[in-house]
Amino acid sequence: MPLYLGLDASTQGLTLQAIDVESDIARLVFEHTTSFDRDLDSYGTRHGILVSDDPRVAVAPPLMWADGLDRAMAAFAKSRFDVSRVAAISGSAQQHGSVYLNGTAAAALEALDPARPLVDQIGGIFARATSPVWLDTSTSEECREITGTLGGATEVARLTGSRAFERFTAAQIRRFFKHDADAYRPTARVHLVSSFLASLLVGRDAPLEPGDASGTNLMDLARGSWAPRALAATAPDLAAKLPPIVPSFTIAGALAPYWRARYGFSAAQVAVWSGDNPCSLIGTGLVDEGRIAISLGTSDTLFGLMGAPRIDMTGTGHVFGAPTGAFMGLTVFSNGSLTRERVRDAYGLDWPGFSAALASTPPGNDEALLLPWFVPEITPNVPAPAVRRRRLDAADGPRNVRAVVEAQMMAMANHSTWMDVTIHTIHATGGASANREILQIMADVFGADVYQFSVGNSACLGAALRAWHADARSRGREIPWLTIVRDIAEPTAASRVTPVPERVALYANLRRHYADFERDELALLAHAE
Ligand code: ADP
Ligand code: XUL
Repeated sequence: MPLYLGLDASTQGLTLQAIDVESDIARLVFEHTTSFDRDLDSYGTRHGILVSDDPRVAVAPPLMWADGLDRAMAAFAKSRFDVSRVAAISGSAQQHGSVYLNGTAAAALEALDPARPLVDQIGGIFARATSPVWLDTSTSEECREITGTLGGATEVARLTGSRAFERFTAAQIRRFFKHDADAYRPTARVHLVSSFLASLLVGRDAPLEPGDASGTNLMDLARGSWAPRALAATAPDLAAKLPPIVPSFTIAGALAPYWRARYGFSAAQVAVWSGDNPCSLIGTGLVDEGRIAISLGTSDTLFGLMGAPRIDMTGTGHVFGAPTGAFMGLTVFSNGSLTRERVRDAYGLDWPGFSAALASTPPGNDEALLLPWFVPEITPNVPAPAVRRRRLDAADGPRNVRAVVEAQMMAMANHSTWMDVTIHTIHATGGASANREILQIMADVFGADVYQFSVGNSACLGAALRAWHADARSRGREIPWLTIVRDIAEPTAASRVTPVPERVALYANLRRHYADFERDELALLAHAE
């Protein structure tokens, strides 16, 4: 039976998963993670990032990612598995980060010597020693410039799927060009993290696919190709420096001789890599419209598949390409778990106490409302903390607990209507998805079934499943995505939380009051600026 590998280069580490596929059922059989800080400490990162004097700057050494890749493959080769059974490999990478290669890269990748570690051979291929990553916020000026040239934020979003964001690659490339033109000019290739690592696997330049390319502000979202206007607004000669964009199921090539001779792999097919969010879409089983995932982690995020490239005109949501060839919407809320914790702690509660407070207060909270902006909020854009209460006594613990959770759920429901998807099922993930009282409010506010979905590393799993899909397709077999994700990326029926019809009606009404409250307060905040 064939094995498929998924690799995930996330911010803090590099994970490899292997799945075994028998009779079209995938099973996870191996997982290994290299932590950048702990296992590759010579690179000196903290949480995968190099410490910088300027808090807005976030960069990482691309050589460290390559090292992580080499170690992941070595670890798998040492496992009990026969590595020659690996039929195909794909990957997932943190989105937006960019890797700058010089003119010697192509020859160096082709001539990798299996007798020596990868990193000893590629130190000279970089036109820039460090790579800006998604945590970088140093490019506000470049965002303004690009937005101005392209005719406004709405136009940028209409063209590329997102308005200009600091972390997106266009602004980062522009900043590099402006501050170090002498290094930008001879740059032969600007890769994303995903296509850089795929290039190492195939031993030559690998292409990008629409999922990760839509995190650049440079791709024409509807067409799935580079947008000449956006390239021109960013930096000179950029078209020649970017890899081509190909469909997400494309085989970039066979595993290079380095990996075969060094670790015993066969000439496995390498499918193009994608970004972590598009890969997570597959790894959480969201392969048809109407099902979304809500991750209740440090921040709360909501994402799901969309059949058409609809845009969030308010400028907070993102649209990326989906590995299925459709699209995905993604909206991030910064007041997530830490805000729930803050309210919990303010009233001296633990999680059972927090749940008891939810159970002891009525759904709808007798129309008490809270705007939960304890830290600056991304959605909607609230630049400084601003907690507001209506018909709510700040001293009333249980009601404040209910108010914060209801506010978060109503905000998520209201700020996802732009996706124009009728949501019938929610896969709830992240730390707070353990809390069924929170999930009941989610079910009632969205009027949808909620399932607890425990994902290990959904991006990595999504990459492995994409490798299987691409491999089968290259052999003339188009396996439906619902078959690909069956069982392995499906929630268990027993975890279901169902909505209560009377409450769904109550929240439909309360959501309008919440939207009015939010709009009024945003207007006051804008006025006060
Ligand atoms: P990250 O985004 O860092 O991966 P996690 O998905 O691991 O975060 O979520 C961690 C958060 O889960 C913690 O900050 C905590 O607030 C929250 N959490 C854990 N258990 C519960 C619970 N029973 N109820 C609500 N929140 C919880
Ligand atoms: C998405 C984003 C992050 C990164 C790293 O826009 O910035 O999710 O992909 O995980």
